[in-house]
Amino acid sequence: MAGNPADAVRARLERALSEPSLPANARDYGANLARRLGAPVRVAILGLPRSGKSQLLNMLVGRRMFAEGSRLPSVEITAGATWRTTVTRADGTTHTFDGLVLEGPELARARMLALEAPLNILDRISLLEVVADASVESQRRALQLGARRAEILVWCTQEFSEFERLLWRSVPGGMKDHAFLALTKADELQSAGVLSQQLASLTVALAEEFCAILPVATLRALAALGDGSAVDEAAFAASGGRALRAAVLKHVEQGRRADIDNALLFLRRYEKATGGSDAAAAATTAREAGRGGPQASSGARKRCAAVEKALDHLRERAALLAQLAPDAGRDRYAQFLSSCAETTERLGEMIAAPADAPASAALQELMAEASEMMLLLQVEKGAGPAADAATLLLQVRRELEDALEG
Ligand SMILES: Nc1nc2c(ncn2[C@@H]2O[C@H](COP(=O)(O)OP(=O)(O)O)[C@@H](O)[C@H]2O)c(=O)[nH]1
Ligand SMILES: [Mg+2]
Repeated sequence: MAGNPADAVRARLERALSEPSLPANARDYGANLARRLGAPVRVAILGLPRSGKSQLLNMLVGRRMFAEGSRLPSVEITAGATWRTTVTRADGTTHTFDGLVLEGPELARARMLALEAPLNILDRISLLEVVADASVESQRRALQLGARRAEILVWCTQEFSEFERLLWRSVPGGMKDHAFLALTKADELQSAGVLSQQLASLTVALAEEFCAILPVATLRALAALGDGSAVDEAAFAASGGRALRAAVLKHVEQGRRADIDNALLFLRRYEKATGGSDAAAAATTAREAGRGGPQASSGARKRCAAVEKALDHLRERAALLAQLAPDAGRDRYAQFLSSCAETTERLGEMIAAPADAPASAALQELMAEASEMMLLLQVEKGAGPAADAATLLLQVRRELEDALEG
């Protein structure tokens, strides 16, 4: 995939990381960014037993790996040069086999399966089906695992019952922006005559809980995909499979763009800073952040005083934050994270200020979510969350600029 922007930025990052003058902590931070840019985005598939997770996983990778009705433990699937299956047993031992091994004595007491497969889509995403029984505790644990191990969640259900609503409350707010609801077995809902009603009411009720709700007749989608040699595109689209896959992949691309922003922030500081003094680098960053792209020049823009002020504030803070982030030692990550949280909080207040024309409800909502996410990142601490916090601020900035552009 030479020539894609993530690879280009990663190459620049690697170069910056090889500079001997790069401070040790900046190296940790930058290495973490490079890893993120190099790795596929992790997608977790969750839901109650028999909700259609395994078949959906089949559909997303475009292969019938799991037979209908197969009962397997949690499965992770990542890119590999050849098919391999690693079984983790109940006693913690792991055993790797060539090929796809989904039945037989090899699976005795299997607690988890890790598949490697030479499938193109796995360059972009890896998948994890989290299997748990139907109890609240098991499902909560499954959700926690999913939120920890993946950047995107897909919840499979036919109804999203009260029970599921309750479970879903344990998902961190920030994660809900990266969650999809797959209304599985849509063919069954359709023949019961409840599909459109179900879809409409869930879409209204769950607008805040998922970034999209998508019906999918998974088995039909799989039939349309066939063995991959002659896809029935019309049938694939009609099954909802295409829209679901496209929505997930689009989200992956957006996340990738945010990671690139994040890496560019790091490079702005370090490509120029290596060899120069910290003060010089800080000045450079401050100038960059203060320069403020299109918002300074475009005249034909809807005025929104609150948003403009917020952007000014963000630009000011960005300079300080960029200076703080890459140098951060363990302790200073905490400081960086609390500064990010504080900034986000302040921005939220500013755009809601009743004295000026306050920003739209949607923007206020978004800021509230960003604040919530920042708090979570603060609790997590460390280089990864610091990187996420910086990305989040850049996304906030983008949203504010978009709001100004109307
Ligand atoms: N009619 C219909 N049945 C489905 C669909 N998707 C899954 N199923 C069936 O529902 C059952 C459970 O599916 P599975 O993917 O194994 O669920 P999991 O336990 O959540 O992994 C299996 O018997 C599937 O064949 C679908 O789109 N339509
Ligand atoms: Mg399953």
